Amino acid sequence: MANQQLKIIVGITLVAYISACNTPTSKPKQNNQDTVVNLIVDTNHQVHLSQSLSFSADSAFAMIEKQLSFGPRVPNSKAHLACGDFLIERLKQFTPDVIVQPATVMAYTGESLKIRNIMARFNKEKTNRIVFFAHWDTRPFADRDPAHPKKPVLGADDGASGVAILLELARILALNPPEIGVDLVLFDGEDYGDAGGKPETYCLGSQYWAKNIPVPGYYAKYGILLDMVGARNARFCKEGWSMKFAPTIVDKVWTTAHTLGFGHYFIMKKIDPITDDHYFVNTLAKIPTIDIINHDPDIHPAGFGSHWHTLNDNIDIIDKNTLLAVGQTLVHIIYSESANM
Ligand code: 1BN
Ligand code: ZN
Repeated sequence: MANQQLKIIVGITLVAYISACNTPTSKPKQNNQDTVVNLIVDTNHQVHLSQSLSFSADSAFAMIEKQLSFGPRVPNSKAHLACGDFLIERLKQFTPDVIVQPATVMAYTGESLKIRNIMARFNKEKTNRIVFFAHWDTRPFADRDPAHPKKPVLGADDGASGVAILLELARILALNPPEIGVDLVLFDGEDYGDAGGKPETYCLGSQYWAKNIPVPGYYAKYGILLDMVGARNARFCKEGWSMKFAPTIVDKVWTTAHTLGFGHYFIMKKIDPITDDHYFVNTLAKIPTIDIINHDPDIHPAGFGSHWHTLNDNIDIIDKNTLLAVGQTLVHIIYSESANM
């Protein structure tokens, strides 16, 4: 699709979408339908009707609830095994190209962890591709919770929210094949790290994946990591490693979010680096990758929300408006990428 035509479609889609909601505000509301009928004006000024690609925050929310229903997804636990099986089956509903990468990695505690990274591929033959990441495991101890420091974290936000948004993208991608190739990667073993130790004790699944990408000659133009993307009043700032390795992608995502009316989540402010999964994708796999992560040191003393690594990271912290802001921004990113390199 020509770029000019796409811009017109995106612009009119947004106008039609906001008018349909009858709330002329910068926070578009969404009903339970996941498609919206739009007017499209093509380059010959002809008007067509079409269904737009609309991210369902309800569907993403349901996918968070489903993950939580297994309990904390701590590596080597029954809940972890069962949730991993569920995620694989769910992705197989949307693409035949699901790759499961099992590994045994060593935690800083000396424990051997059985983990699985899960990769779902759409348009696997396309050379122009982008890749999205999230982690599906949860932290074995709520070490920032003074009342329950030894209990495991449920991880509604820290883990499940990013996965849920990618599962919703999978549903949309299956219904509306994009021009480009898209990969979704669910990392395991992200949150078994040593809070007082080295950052490499975290992100064990992404480190393994980046050193052993399970697709020969794998290439992606860029990557986007989602981590803690579901909390009420989330604030996504321009994180340091993202700005070092992929500043143009940060700019593209933040500008898109502002255009769609989500500027109150995507803050135009640079923050210090956070050594999350994207650090290892950048340095080991050499895929320029950004992190969309709820972190603002001017608002919270620890940077992350007060629910971070506590028992308060449960369903009550999740807000569908935040899921919509991130999900709809990513839908626009995917469908405005042209197949041409
Ligand atoms: C992000 C969410 N991370 C863990 N849960 C990675 C991280 C670990 C970020 C330690 C900062 C410090
Ligand atoms: Zn965490």
